[in-house]
Amino acid sequence: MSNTPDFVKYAASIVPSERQIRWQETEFYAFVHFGMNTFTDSEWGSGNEDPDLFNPEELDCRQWVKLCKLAGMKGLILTAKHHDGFCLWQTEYTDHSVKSSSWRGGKGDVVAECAKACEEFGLKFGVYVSPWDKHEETYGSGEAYNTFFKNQLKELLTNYGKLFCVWFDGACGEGPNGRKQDYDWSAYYSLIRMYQPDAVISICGPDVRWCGNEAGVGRSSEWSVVPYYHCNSLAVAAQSQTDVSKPPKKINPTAVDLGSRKVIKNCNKLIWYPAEVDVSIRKGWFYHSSDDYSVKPLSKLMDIYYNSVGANANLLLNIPPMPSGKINEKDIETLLSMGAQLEIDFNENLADDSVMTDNRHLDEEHTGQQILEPDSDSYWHSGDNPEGSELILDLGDEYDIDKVVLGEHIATGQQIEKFTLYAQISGKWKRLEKGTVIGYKHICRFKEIRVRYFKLVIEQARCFATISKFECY
Ligand code: FUL
Repeated sequence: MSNTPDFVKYAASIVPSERQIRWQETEFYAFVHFGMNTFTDSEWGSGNEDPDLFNPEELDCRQWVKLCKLAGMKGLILTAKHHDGFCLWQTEYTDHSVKSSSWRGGKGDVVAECAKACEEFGLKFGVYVSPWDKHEETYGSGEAYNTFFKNQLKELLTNYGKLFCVWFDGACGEGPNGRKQDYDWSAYYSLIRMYQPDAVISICGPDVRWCGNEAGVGRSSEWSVVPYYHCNSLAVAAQSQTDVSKPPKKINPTAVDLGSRKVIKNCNKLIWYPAEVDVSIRKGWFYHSSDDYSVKPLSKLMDIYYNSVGANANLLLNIPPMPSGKINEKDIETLLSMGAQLEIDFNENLADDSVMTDNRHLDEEHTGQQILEPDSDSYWHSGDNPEGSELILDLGDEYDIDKVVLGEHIATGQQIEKFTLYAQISGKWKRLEKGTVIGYKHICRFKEIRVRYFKLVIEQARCFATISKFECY
């Protein structure tokens, strides 16, 4: 410990805010892209669409939310305003909204309906608001647009109950000769902190990091403590989409590693900035009947789940409703099977009544056995000599197991840098996985084995190591 370099001690000292911890626990939630594009069969609108085109005759937000719940999701983020500027709520600040549509005589409010349905079914609710607004004429003027945007934000922050997330997109397709708006990010953030202090501000914001692609690909080592410059909104915008026909496809290979010692060594400012993987269940973000055959199969969705939620990231899965205002049968089928698969995969934690021993612990409140307590604030702590720590789990009997879920107690930071998981087979320790990041959650998957004992060895950690989850399925 005394040999730990200062930059490693510094990284070890970075902890998440309470709101980031609550967000991390949300794990898997829906993105709902619904708006003018749904009715014009496009991905990016022009901003000049006739509001009357918006006419979801059978709008059924309860159907969306019920489905999300059955799919195993814990929240929903709705596109309150996409790049075309059409607002799904009764805003006072533009006519380009549901108010000008003859849908429900101009009295409809999708944000209100969706927020209500989320409340009814116990899902968290969040809003996507595009800073880039193709319709609004003050866009590009600086101050006037910032005032307009803050007014709109305030409506969303104060009229729709509790929000768990405000999602700011970095995309802008104005091109080099287009309008340039200088966003007053800090004023936007202050408003959100003032009215919704528990909401995370994602992507072009300080709380949640975009994983860097829209293909559902997470990093194998997804660090939550990363250099501060990753949360610079201008940098995020620069990596985002600039042309509707060219969605960002892959993680930039130079950014595969964002937080190992090598990367953070020369950084003087680090931040807790955990990753979110956003991906659509279909080809597009908005509904197009031509995409009905591109609904991702269950196997693909499960892979995405394991590579995001199972790899220290959250999963934001987009489900776009049809112009009717309902979700298509094909998406329903896949989402229901995903919910059922998750139930099967995590049916019964076989480590519930087990015994966990360790070869060191900080004190009697932080022994290996504490990991098995259901409360997320009970955890094992190695003390300040983490390397070479071992935890041995005795299930009491042999069981068929193909997954072990591990998690650090992230309220005390991200510490573990290298670990190995073993199972005892015929009296010998067999290596199941050698990894780097554990973070909030890491799911080790392997070919089913019949096993009674597991061993977790911490080979490298920052200042200490903690484990708060060790589950077997
Ligand atoms: C992108 C946008 O341009 C897409 O239309 C979509 O909203 C996606 C989630 O973010 O940057």
